[in-house]
Amino acid sequence: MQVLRCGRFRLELDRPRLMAIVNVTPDSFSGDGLNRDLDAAVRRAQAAVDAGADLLDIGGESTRPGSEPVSEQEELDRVIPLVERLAGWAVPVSVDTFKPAVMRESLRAGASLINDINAFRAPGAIDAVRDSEAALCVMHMQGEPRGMQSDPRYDDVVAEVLEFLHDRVRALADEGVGRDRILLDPGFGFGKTLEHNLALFRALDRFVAQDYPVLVGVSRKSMIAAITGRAVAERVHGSVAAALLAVERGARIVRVHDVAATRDALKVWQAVTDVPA
Ligand code: HH2
Repeated sequence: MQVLRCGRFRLELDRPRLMAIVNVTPDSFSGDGLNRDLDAAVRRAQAAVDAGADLLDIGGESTRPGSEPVSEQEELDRVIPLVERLAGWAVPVSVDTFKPAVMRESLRAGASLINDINAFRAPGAIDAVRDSEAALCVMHMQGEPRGMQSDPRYDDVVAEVLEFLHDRVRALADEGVGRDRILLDPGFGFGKTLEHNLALFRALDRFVAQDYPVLVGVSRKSMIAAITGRAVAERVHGSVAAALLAVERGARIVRVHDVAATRDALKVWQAVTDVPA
């Protein structure tokens, strides 16, 4: 059984885990960002845990295609007070950031996982996390959020994403990061067309075979829109189906907006596959 070292937690991955998205942003694509309303964010986090979330992922900067960067101070002001409020809870707190200063402060405030869409490539990012106990989510992205969807191209998307993740895992290992802290994420929607996303989805078993737990985030994304034709608020069913398919193909953590709906689907999956509930 895979066990993820995750701050003061040891997350057993014998069954799929739900990571709930709590965005403290004014502009997240999903439309459910909470800006800097700390109490509303704590209520959202509590509701997610009550609905069955196993982890909470706090984001202080939207990375939707075309998003505007936020300053380090602004991101710290959005994220750190919330991490402080949630750090003592019974579930690990993850922070979604690519800024080393936000990583450091998040860890100081009690975060157990750093989720970096930039795969710890920023100067100082590995230094910021190396000596902690935190889990690290290593995600693939082509380009950067502002322009990444303009014309993404690959010769072989699956091979290139796998190779990128290998290189980043090696960079972390070279710095002494233990393999039991690492999660891999193909990065759905980050510099990828629908065809690229589908190719990666179909090849998820090749990511799972790398022997690191795989995290998948497709919740409410444009991939779901392209398939279903639904507006963002109406993508729950498509997102739940995608989460289920990801788990079926071996993903161990799914990052979602709609916790209760996804939890129900996973309960059915677990009952049918006889995985412990
Ligand atoms: N997707 C988003 C943000 N962070 N992290 C990982 N590991 N994997 C993902 O697929 C991923 C991620 C984008 O979704 P969201 O946070 O809902 O939107 P926004 O960036 O607009 O706040």
